[in-house]
Amino acid sequence: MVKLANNPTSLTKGWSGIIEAYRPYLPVNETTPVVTLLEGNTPLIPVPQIAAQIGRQVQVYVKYDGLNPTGSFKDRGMTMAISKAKEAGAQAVICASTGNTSAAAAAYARRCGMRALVIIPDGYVALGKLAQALLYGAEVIAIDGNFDEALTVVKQLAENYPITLVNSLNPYRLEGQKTAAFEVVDILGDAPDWLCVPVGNAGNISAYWMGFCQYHQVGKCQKLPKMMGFQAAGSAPLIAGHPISSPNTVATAIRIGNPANWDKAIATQESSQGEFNAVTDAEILEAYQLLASREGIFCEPASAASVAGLLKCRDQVPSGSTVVCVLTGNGLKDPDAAIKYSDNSVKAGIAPNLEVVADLVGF
Ligand code: AN7
Repeated sequence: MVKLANNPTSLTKGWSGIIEAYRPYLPVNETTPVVTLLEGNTPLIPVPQIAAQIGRQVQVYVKYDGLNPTGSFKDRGMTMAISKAKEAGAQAVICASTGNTSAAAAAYARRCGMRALVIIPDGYVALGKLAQALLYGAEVIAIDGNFDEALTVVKQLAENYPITLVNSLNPYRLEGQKTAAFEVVDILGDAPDWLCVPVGNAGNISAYWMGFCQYHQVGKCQKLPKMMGFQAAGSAPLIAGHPISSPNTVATAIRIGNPANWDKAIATQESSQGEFNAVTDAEILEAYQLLASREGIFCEPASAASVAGLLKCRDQVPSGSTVVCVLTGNGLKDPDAAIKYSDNSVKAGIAPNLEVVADLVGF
C-alpha cells in the first residue's frame, strides 16, 4: 500500500511553498511553524500578441500570480507574515484591505487557528474577494471610508491591542513577496530588462526589487531590471507627488491614495532607474480585455495596469529586450467587472432549435 505522507512535497511533485523553496533567503529558522498553502511557483507565460504590439523583437511575459491559492500575489507575503506571527504566539491578525490582502490573511490565519480581522472600504471590494474573506472565516468590518482611512484605524488597533498587523508595513510580507523575483530569474536565467507592476501601496514593487537585488548579490542574475510602476490615473499619488484624498478607479484593488510604502517606492524607482506612470481606466480596461480575448489570460482590472503601462510606454522599450508584466490577481476575483466591461455579451432568449442556433452562429 502506498502511504501518502503528510508532507506536502510528496504530494506536489516537489513544490512545497515559497518558504521551503527559498528558505536560505528568508528570515525563518527550523523552529518557525510554516503555515503554507503551497503558494508560489506560478507560471511565467509568453504573451506574443502583446509583444507584437511593441515589435522590435521584444519578448514579453506575464507572471501570472493570480494562480496562487487565494488568487493573488498576497499569498507569498502572507505565508511569511502568518508563519512569523504564529512563531511569536499571536492569536489574532488584522489588516486593512481593498480585498486581496483580506482574502489571503483570512485563509492563512484560519489555517492555523488564528482570528483574522479585516477592515475594508464599504462598497469598494470586488465580490470574489469578499466571498473569500467571509467563507474563510474572517471577521469583516466595512467602514464608511476609503482604504487609507481603514489602514489608519488598523495601525491604531495594532498599536493598542495584542493583534498583529499583516499589511505590507509588516516586513515579513515583503520578504515573502520578493520570492516572485526569484522565480522570474530562475525561469529566465537572468533578470528581465523591464519589470512592469501595478502599484497601490507599493509593497509589491519594493519586494520585487529586494528580490532582484538579493539574487544579484549572490550571482544568480547578472543584470537588474528597470522597475516600471503603474498607478491608476484617478489614484496616482506617486505620480502627483502627494497623497490623493479621494482616489478613484475601476481597478478597486489599487484605489489607494496614500501608499504605505511610499519611501521604499521612491528608493526602488531611483535605484533601478525606473519610472512611475499613470494609466487611465480606459487603458486598464483595454489591456484587461486584450489579455483575456487575445492571450487567454483572465486577470483582475488592477493587474492589467501592468500591461496597460507597458503598451503606453512601448516606444521606450529597447529593442531585443525582455519584459515581464506582473499579473497580481485572478480575473475571477471581480466577476462584476468582467461582465460590465466586456464588449461581448450573451445571446439570450433563443429557441432550442438547430436551424435557429446554426443561423445565429453563421452556418
Ligand atoms: C490585484 O488587498 O492593497 O502596490 O489591500 O490586490 O503592493 O499595494 C491590494 C493591492 C496590485 C497593489 N494588484 O499592490 C489589498 C491591496 C492587486 C492588488 C495591488 C493590489 P501593492
